[in-house]
Amino acid sequence: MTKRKSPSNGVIRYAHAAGGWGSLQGITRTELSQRAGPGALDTLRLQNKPDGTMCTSCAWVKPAQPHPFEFCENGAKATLWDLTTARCTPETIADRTVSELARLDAHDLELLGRVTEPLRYDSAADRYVRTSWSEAFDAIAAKLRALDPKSVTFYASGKAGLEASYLYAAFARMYGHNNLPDSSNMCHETTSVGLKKVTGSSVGTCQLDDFEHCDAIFYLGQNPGTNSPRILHPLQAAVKRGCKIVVFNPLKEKGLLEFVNPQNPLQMTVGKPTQMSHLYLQVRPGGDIAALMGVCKNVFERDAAAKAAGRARILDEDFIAQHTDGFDAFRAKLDATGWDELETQSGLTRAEMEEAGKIYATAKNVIGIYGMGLTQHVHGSQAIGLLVNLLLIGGNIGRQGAGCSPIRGHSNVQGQRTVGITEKVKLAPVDKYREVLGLETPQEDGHTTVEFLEALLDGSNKGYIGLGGNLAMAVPDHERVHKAWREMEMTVHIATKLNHSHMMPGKTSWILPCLVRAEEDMQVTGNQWVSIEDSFSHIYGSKGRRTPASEHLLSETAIICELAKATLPANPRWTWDAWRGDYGKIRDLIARTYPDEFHDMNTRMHEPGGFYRGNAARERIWKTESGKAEFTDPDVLNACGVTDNAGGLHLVTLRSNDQFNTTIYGHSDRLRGLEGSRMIVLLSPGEIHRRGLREDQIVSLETEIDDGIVRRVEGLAVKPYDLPAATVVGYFPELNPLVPLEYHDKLSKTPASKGVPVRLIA
Ligand SMILES: Nc1nc2c(c(=O)[nH]1)N[C@H]1C(S)=C(S)[C@@H](COP(=O)(O)OP(=O)(O)OC[C@H]3O[C@@H](n4cnc5c(=O)[nH]c(N)nc54)[C@H](O)[C@@H]3O)O[C@H]1N2
Ligand SMILES: Nc1nc2c(c(=O)[nH]1)N[C@H]1C(S)=C(S)[C@@H](COP(=O)(O)OP(=O)(O)OC[C@H]3O[C@@H](n4cnc5c(=O)[nH]c(N)nc54)[C@H](O)[C@@H]3O)O[C@H]1N2
Ligand SMILES: [Mo]
Repeated sequence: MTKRKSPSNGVIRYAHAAGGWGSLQGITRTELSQRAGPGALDTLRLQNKPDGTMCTSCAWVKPAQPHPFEFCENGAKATLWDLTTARCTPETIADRTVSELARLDAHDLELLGRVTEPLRYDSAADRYVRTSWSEAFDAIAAKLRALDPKSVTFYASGKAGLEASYLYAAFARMYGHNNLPDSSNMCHETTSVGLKKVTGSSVGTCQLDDFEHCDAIFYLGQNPGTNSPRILHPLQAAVKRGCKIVVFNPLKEKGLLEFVNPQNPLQMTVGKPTQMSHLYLQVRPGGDIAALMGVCKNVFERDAAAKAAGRARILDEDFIAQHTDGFDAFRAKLDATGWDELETQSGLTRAEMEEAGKIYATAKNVIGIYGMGLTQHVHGSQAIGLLVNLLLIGGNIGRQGAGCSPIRGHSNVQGQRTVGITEKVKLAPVDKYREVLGLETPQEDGHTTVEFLEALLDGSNKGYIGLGGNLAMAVPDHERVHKAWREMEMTVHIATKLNHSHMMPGKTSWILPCLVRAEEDMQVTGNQWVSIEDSFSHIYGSKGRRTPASEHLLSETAIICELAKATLPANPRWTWDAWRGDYGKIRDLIARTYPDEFHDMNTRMHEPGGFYRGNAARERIWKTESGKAEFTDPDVLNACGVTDNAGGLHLVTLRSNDQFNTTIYGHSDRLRGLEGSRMIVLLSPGEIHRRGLREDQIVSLETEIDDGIVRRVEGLAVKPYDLPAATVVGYFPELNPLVPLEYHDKLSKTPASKGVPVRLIA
């Protein structure tokens, strides 16, 4: 891998574009290290295509007309990682205690391979030992019946398909709780609540063809080169048409700088990379609220000048009058806020914000895109609100080539919410449950992730079932949480490989190994389809064809059916065996529960490009409190919860190019030119100099929240990186111990994994 030192500032950089040959090398390395089984390449050939398996990595669209290979480097890694030939049998871990396994790092733990049989925790021996499915189901069911349902939490990490997810949510309510946090509660819950508040829609309003008609894209806080690489194709096509991309991000992310299309043989051999962004604005952490206000302020100034000169207006006054609420308050706030304040709070210069304003003003159609850089902040909801403000002033929601497009994380995380995995009673299909299943939904709202952790800490949460995921590692405040985690009466994990959450067993604990999406899911009526929903609200069928990693594995759907059957009283309408035998019957339930969106699901999910379940805001129907799209009048100018800490630094935790959340494929953050270690902290050369530090010096970070709790991570090597002042960057989940549980988005309780106030100790 080529790294070079840029002579100007000593910052290590990756000399190549995103995509290109580097991405293919990345794929081969994983394949070799994981020894993927026979047929893995066949799965890749059909990946994300009609009749194939839908990728388990990100939630980007599966186009109706796919490329010859419709997968990216990281999608291929995810598939090959799932289809490894390594096996973690009961014998593999027979002579290792859980305490010993817990000392392996995340990478080595998963390298043990696919779990092949159900495992029971033997607390006397501190080991996981072989068990049978019937013993596991009976014992878990007995424990669930003994516990108060309100003291049990059912978590879901966004991979399981719509069928398993629908039944999981229904099972929770039949059993007696709404404690259904999802990985979304650490991710895009800010969108589910914040975007819904202002547009009435909890999901994005764009469709793929909008990218063929937009003139500008405002791209905030999302790293496409690593986390959703296939989006680079429509972005590249848009840029080649003349569309201008304006990026707001503290880091210069490679995928937003330049891109070589690995699908294009000419560009791969002789072509020049495409320059992706027209303007790259390195905001300070949380700086987006002020930055977007600055852009709006400039657009207003340009509009006033246009009006005075009798030229075409920039503001869409008709749209504002007809479709929005709160414009005057926002305008008054802008008038009352000076450029000095906006510069300080955004970390940008007035000239930079004005340049972005010019691009907005000259574009007919504008799309806003965002990711975790907006959602994972204490005032993340307001940052989303400001992006929507910018779109609204030009009427840029609800017409072709325009809209708001959050980029979702897990491949089916949006879908899990759609089919009932939600802790909020008002979002559950209460009447339809009664009609279709004869089910009375419990009245009390359940736990978000943060509320689950609070209940753990106060001892009131006693049971946990995880449908995938690695929750104990994905959450904030590791030290406090991990102590409490082991006090639970029962922990159950439906999982594919071992992870550190499994190494924190409760008093009784079980690991229930399941199929991955690429594997054949054989039930009495044959190999089953599952379905998923992407970031654009399209629903697709997905079929696995690989031989399962072990003959003992069950599908997620089968595990849920068996657990529910063992736990709940018999009910003639709860036909677990029939549902398990034919997932088409579960889809019929989904269609009856959500008839407007999911009618004829069994046939429509096979349409190329999936079926679209629609979006009211896209039609300019605003399901908000006021019945209109709502302008946000921000009460802060920076999205960080604390801005004036003495240590003066704000920490951003993020993903490398060699991980999927807590699954660590390797130690190469290729696109950032960082290799070999994850225990690093990035600082600007100026900041390193100011603090008298040197490259590779080992330092600690300590959180600066005044709550009497010491949160510290030691052993971090300093690396120079092109960053705004006062910004430190490191990896998730290694730095999660620094994020306080109480530091979360005000509206949605999404943990604020970005913008944590810290001090650096040399
Ligand atoms: N290969 C791979 N793909 C993935 C994942 C993975 O781990 N690996 N994870 C999946 C999941 S669950 C999710 S949610 C998505 C996550 O995808 P992203 O949303 O890209 O998440 P992060 O890696 O956290 O990167 C956040 C980006 O926001 C920037 N940022 C940080 N703070 C701020 C800020 O205050 N303002 C602005 N404007 N920018 C900021 C960071 O520099 C970074 O570029 O990816 C999904 N896809
Ligand atoms: N500091 C910090 N913390 C963060 C974030 C951040 O940016 N910074 N990001 C947050 C975000 S956006 C998210 S989404 C969460 C992610 O949190 P989670 O979704 O809980 O975590 P993952 O790492 O995706 O879960 C990986 C585990 O899932 C299991 N698994 C893998 N594939 C399958 C499958 O097909 N079926 C089943 N049943 N199990 C499977 C494996 O055992 C694997 O070890 O983390 C959050 N935490
Ligand atoms: Mo996520």
